[in-house]
Amino acid sequence: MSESLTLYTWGTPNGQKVSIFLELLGLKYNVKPLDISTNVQKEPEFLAINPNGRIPTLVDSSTGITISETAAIITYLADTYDKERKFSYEYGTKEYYKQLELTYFQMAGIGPMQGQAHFFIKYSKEDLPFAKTRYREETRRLYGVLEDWLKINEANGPYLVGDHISIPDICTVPWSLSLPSIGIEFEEFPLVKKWIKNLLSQPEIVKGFNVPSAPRSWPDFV
Ligand SMILES: N[C@@H](CCC(=O)N[C@@H](CS)C(=O)NCC(=O)O)C(=O)O
Repeated sequence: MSESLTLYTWGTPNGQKVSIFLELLGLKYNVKPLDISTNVQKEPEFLAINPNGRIPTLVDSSTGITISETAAIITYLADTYDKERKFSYEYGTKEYYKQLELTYFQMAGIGPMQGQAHFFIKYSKEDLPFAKTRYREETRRLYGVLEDWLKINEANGPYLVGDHISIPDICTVPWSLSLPSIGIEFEEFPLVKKWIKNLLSQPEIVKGFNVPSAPRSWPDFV
């Protein structure tokens, strides 16, 4: 426990975003696994560092910063530990604002909509066909938009912004892997498929996915 960074996490898309970024940055960090199926994230000890009671949360004892919300955590890590901007873009540049736009697109669009699709299709005790269709189709629409963004940047890609991996790629790829579990096939989005394959060819990204434990399976095209 000598590292200054501690990540409270679980093997879900939001948790994986942060461990992927930490691995890309080559940082050492302690992992505190919180099995969210046991509701440990609602216990007072965790609520004291994140009143929202959701993973992930990062504590950096070297700066005294405790931070939650994945886009905020990753932006903090980029500003603090990616000074060369290998995995992010410099403040004020055209790429910086595109990075911001597509990060918001994930955080306010794909994340919440796909999260609801997962809930109504896989976990809800009540069978609500309208909710299942609404959130699955909105998720499908959003991945159509993601496909458009990859097309727009195709000459530089396969990345969402510019000519290298950056924050929106990292925020979006963990969510994309579970599309088939809600009835959306990768074949509908050829550029998304190519983008996933390219990102998963990077060992650091695979390592980040395996925190705190290995994911169930990879798509067969990876
Ligand atoms: N907007 C938050 C979402 C975090 C979130 O929803 N985390 C989920 C796991 S992916 C969670 O902790 N769920 C447990 C719960 O809701 O109690 C972020 O980006 O960090």
